[in-house]
Amino acid sequence: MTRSDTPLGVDYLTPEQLDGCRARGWADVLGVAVFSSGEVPLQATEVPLARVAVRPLGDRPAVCEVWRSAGPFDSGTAGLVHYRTNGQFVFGRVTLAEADSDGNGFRFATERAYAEVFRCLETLGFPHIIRIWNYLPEINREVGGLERYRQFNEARQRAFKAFRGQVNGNVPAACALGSPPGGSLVVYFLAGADAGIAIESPRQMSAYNYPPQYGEFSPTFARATLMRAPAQPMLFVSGTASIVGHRTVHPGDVLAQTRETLINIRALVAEANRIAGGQLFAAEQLKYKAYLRHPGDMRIVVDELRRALQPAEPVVYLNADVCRADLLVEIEAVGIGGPPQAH
Ligand code: 3EB
Repeated sequence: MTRSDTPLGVDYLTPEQLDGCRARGWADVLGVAVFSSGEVPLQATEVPLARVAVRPLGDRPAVCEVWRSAGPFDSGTAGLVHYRTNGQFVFGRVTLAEADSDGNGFRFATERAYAEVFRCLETLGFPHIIRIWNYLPEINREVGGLERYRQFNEARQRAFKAFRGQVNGNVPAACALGSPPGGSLVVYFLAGADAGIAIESPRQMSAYNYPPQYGEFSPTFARATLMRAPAQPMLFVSGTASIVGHRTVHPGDVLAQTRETLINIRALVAEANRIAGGQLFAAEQLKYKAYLRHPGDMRIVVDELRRALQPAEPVVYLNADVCRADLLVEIEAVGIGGPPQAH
């Protein structure tokens, strides 16, 4: 197995199943994100663990997103980042409370968190962020005349400029969701020794080109990252919502938003297959996380995903605010492809 064929996978487990991973000495675990609105009692571990105060919907009190790869691993901290790596992939997380001061606290926290991520990757010698997850307390609240998501975008851009000299084109896949008041900014990421390919959508304007009506500073992310390791191509689909071009479509209509989001995801999968030069990915085979602004919309979204997508794996549903106040649903996905098929 060459280094670039080191496998990577993700599973959505219960806390009890996570205890099983612990019992096996975390032998194949790269990193974990735990989604729960309550206190999940978890023992300290060398495995980086991102605790996200976002509530699973349905009957699961906590969802553990477990990233797996092949050991041996090296774990540690670099500045504020807890990381674990096997030489091919790094999982890292940073959790930062914002200084309550003059309304700039959230910008400072964001810029600091990103600076810590970039410095950690410099220290470890991993240049390429594949995917980054952002959970922002009170994402839609306006402070000092500016929505916190827009403050986040400003600070994230500054950090990308300072450390990468670039805020468009080759940027990671991402998502940005809200979390409850009083919590911390939580950022976790996957980085790789090999560069991925940033994929943009044929139906959506690249977010880094959004016009100023969505904020003076555009979001810094790609619609997806394609990893082309021959044995195991992977696709990381960013948080995807009911946006066509740069506009929100179907405000107030969660069913229509869900349909539009699925059309966007299918278009992105087709684009990734086109760029990969084969039918590596199928929308039905991806693993999905769906974020709903209103828990009461769950039934509608579940039924529509069953009807229009029939996903092979169960979808994880989470209750979170989405970055535009008129968006009711956002869906992200990971795909692990098979070897290329001829057209
Ligand atoms: C959008 O397409 C919806 O700011 O990192 C999706 C994915 C969204 C990532 C981010 C925001 C982000 O603009 C919101």
